[in-house]
Amino acid sequence: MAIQWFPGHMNLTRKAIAERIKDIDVVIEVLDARLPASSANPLLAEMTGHKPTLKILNKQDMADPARTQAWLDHYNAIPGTRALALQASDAGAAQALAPACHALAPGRGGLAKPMRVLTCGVPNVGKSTLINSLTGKRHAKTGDEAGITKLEQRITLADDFYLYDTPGMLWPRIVVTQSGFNLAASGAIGRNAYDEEEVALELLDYLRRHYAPLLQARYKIAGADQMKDEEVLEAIGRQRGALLGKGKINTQKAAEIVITEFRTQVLGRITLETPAEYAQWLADAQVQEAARAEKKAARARKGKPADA
Ligand SMILES: Nc1nc2c(ncn2[C@@H]2O[C@H](COP(=O)(O)OP(=O)(O)OP(=O)(O)O)[C@@H](O)[C@H]2O)c(=O)[nH]1
Ligand SMILES: [Mg+2]
Repeated sequence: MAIQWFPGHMNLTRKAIAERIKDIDVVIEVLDARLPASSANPLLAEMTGHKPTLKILNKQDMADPARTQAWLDHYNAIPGTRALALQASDAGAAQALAPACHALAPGRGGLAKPMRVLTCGVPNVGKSTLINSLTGKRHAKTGDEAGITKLEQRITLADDFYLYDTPGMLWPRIVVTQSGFNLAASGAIGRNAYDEEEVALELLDYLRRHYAPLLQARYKIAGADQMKDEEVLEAIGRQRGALLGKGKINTQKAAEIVITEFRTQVLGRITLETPAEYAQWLADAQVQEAARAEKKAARARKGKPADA
């Protein structure tokens, strides 16, 4: 399943960021600590890469602490990259961001040269929550759904410190398949743009391989390690009374239960990727992309249309 979701407002956001970036001193790239690399938008990296950037691994309260540390070590080992993990609703932690911005752009500050910070990231990652914590006010609208912020908004932190909140943005084609699944599981992709059963099956597959004790603690399915993912989903549906009648299981409902319990942390603190795993997914995707490009070029050489 390829998950593609790039509604009109994201295209507008792309244009707005491209226009705004020349007047920006520091970019705060908000990532989801449960899927740091999958929630990093390559389109944003292209547009903002030349500016000092602070990576925030947000929702650290929901992520696996050991893996968050591994991701911080990974990012902080890259020259010129600075990463911090936090929980956006924690006002104390958010206060650390203003000094971090000043450290990245030491020449800025004072009325003649105000600090201008752009906050960006995929939908639902916590950009607006972070801005509200920083300012101590509910300036920006937040909500547990992708696509709450629809228009860029300028917020004044101090007379010489502005923040821009931007709408969540994805990219037109997510080439790393696993990233699509992880983004969907996290809530970054609109509800109607993916198949919940497929996302739940991928999630269960990953959890069974890396977080089996958490799954067992929650669903207590006997013999789960001998079952296929589909059978585990059915067992969860049966156990939770997700039935369609005549003994048939409502696997759609079971899928919703699994996704919701992951998102609301009922399953525990979970991170869906490690730096090494992501590097492998990316390498595999690049091989597939190269094969795809080669196939397209071969068709073009034969004079056939691209979609023939
Ligand atoms: N547990 C937890 N929840 C968070 C955190 N940060 C944000 N949230 C929740 O995540 C949801 C999305 O937060 P928003 O701040 O609206 O996210 P956004 O990135 O502005 O989203 P869009 O404007 O839709 O792109 C809300 O329900 C927040 O309460 C965090 O650090 N931990
Ligand atoms: Mg927002």
